[in-house]
Amino acid sequence: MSRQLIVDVHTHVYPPSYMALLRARKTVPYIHDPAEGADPRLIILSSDDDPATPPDERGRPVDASYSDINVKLDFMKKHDIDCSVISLANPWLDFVPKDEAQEWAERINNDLESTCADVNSEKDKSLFAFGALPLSAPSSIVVAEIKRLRTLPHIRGVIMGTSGLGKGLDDPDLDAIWGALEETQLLLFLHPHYGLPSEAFGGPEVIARYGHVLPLALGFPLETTIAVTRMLLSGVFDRFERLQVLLAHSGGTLPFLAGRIESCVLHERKFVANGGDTPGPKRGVWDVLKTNIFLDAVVYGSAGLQAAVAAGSHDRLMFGTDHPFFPPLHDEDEKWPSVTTNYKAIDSCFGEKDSESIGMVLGGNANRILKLGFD
Ligand code: 5CU
Repeated sequence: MSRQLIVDVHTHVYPPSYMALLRARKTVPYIHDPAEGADPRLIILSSDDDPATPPDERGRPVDASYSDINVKLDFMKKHDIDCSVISLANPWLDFVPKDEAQEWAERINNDLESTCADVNSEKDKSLFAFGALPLSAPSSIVVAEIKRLRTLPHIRGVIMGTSGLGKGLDDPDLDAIWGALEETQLLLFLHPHYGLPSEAFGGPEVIARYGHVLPLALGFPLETTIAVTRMLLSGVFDRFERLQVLLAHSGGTLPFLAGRIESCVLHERKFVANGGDTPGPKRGVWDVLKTNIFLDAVVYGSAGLQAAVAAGSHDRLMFGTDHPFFPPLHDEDEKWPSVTTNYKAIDSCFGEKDSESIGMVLGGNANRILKLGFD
């Protein structure tokens, strides 16, 4: 029997052009190069930029795994991954000045496209990409980039954070962008970056006490949940019924909270806005989960995956690794526990008898949904 196809839909890069962009900056996000040739440091969150911490120790090291595609290819080989759909890592182009955003988006997206073309000329269908959007530019420029991305042979969607044009994802000014995504049928990969305000966790001292655990384990998933719930509440899925969205980290907490969201909406059919009487969304969250939303399987446990399958469906769930985040802590040569945990969670969610569902989550769904072209 031939081995199952494995496709990684959640795997990030910082192309060399993006590293140069970050290196030229002195405010978050930026890259600091320590003396003595140590790995560069990426200062990505404002909480990383504590003046009390020496610059050489701020943020996190960014080794070659972030920008050298050969390191990603080695990682794929080590974990039996046949194909990766790479995306720019956070915070994408959110911080780029308005008048530079278009140029940077084109440069980075062209880099992603040519990296995929080069790699695939050696081994066909190994690499595809989600493009980045120039979201600080006017929406007409974002729309033009979406239409251009549609013409690039290896681009299968776009990655976006939760701030949209700066006012969140229920901003009516985003309608032109939702419309362009719907028209081109490019998948929107919605990914967190900003987390929750530090007060939600007890303040900066509490966050510092536990490192990145609270912002990453809880802030990220709740950020995603809030963002997609705002889309739902503002009727984005009523107006753009064919919009296709892939939610990072198995939808944050959306599968678990969907019933509660639905119940609260039903009890609040009309929202009092600006002293007026705004109707709630026409479509329910369960319907949206089964028609507009796809989830990755990056949740590190079968309980989370079971919620994702129950809320969506086994044919809307796709394997991911989150590479190069969460590398092994001790032995660089071992398989990454962050990846093997996700493989095990998929196996135990479906059980060994359901190899068909396992195969779909590992690669079959991504092949179908992203039209990757595997037989
Ligand atoms: O968990 C994750 O996805 C990430 C990510 O994408 N970026 C990051 O800075 N930390 C964790």
